[in-house]
Amino acid sequence: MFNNLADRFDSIFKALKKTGSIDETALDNSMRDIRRALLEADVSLPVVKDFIDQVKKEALGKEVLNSITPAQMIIKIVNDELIKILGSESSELNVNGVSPITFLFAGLQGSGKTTTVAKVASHLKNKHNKDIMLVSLDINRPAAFDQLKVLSEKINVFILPKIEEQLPIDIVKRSFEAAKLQEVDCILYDTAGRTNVDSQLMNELSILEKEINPLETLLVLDSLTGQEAVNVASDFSKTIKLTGSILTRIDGDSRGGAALSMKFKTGCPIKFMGTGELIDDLEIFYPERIANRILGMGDIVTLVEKASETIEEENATKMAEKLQKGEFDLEDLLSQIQQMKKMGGLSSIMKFVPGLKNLESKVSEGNQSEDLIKKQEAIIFSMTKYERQKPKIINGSRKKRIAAGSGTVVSDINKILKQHRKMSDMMKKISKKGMGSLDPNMLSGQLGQNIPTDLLKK
Ligand SMILES: Nc1nc2c(ncn2[C@@H]2O[C@H](COP(=O)(O)OP(=O)(O)OP(=O)(O)O)[C@@H](O)[C@H]2O)c(=O)[nH]1
Ligand SMILES: [Mg+2]
Repeated sequence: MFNNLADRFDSIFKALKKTGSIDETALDNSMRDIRRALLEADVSLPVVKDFIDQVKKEALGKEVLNSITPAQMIIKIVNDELIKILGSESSELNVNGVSPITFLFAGLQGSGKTTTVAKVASHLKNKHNKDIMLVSLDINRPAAFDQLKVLSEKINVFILPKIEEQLPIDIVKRSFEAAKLQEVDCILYDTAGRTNVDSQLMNELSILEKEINPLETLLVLDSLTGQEAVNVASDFSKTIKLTGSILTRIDGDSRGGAALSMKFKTGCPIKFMGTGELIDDLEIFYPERIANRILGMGDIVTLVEKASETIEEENATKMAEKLQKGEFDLEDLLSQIQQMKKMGGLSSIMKFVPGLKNLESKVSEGNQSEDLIKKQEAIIFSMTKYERQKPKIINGSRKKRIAAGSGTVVSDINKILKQHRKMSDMMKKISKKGMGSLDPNMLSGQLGQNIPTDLLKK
């Protein structure tokens, strides 16, 4: 899969590694080659443009780490951006709902719907231990039911029997009754395909969607059709609420254009990919693994990640020193907020403050919500450098300006100023008198975390 693209990246990176130092010309050359490779892989133009812009921006703004060559750094950046356009995190199938949970499969004719229904059924049965019922809503093609029946026997799951001449909407109603009797956990609905997206197909699907109210509506797309698959996804999403797509025939797709453009262009995550005709030829779509398959640079990526961790440690140590000296301004607070976002919590910095070291493992994480962090960042970004260094000068009119600039209200500004004040007081106290001087309630309230009081009394 994606062999052409993988080969292209391989030669681009080989050339890059040969260039001793990477100046702007070398970077531009590689970017030009990457751009061409992506376009040849049938990746959509806006996606390519965004990708190149992001890589360039990252590459120019990046401090070069000790022990890492510029080429390795760029490979890591390309890797990270590739993961981003593939969808960042894997979006696994939602299986949490009141039984029976329902999955509707839609797609064009021959895209692989029926095969995929059986593959997903087998996945749910074996990996999630679910009792399954398959339902064929394809009454256009006489053999459609039989095809699904043969598959159901192969994987040993129940299929709703056929009643001649029954319309799809009535089949759905019957399926609900049957699901109750059979006590199944999941119902998977296979639908009829059309040669192209027409209004009749869309109407039919939209009616079925209302009747079924599916937990997931999955669009099955043939990855070999490249950008056409992406267009089909956009068209479908105008009428029905898609929760994800499944790309079939990845085994034959040497280019990868559909996989690389889907999330960016449609916002619809890829949940699975079909990698062959057999039932087990289904893989969960993990963006990180796909990027690794395309770039084949797993070792370098790990190397750069390790080096970045060291830099983060150095930064954290510097910060800890500042804290202890009682020099702690809003810029430090900002970088601390960012650090927490990156490293996943306050404990990451606490381990570098000698007095707080043993608290680290006792602190429960996760209280700093993503939204709050974004808000705090926006507020500090709206301050001038001088205000960040001398928070005391922030008076009423400055607060109003900062609130307007960050889309918040003055009380939010007050909150963050108070947080900063308390934090720097606390740090001063620790460095002068040690841990015993702290009021446990204040500390845990301040950190927004639960710290056992007995630890502080020592
Ligand atoms: N190589 C490969 N073949 C696949 C994959 N998924 C499906 N196929 C094949 O594609 C052909 C069509 O698959 P179906 O599942 O019948 O497609 P469909 O969308 O249900 O077709 P209609 O019901 O006619 O619209 C079959 O021969 C499958 O074996 C895949 O991931 N890889
Ligand atoms: Mg079918």
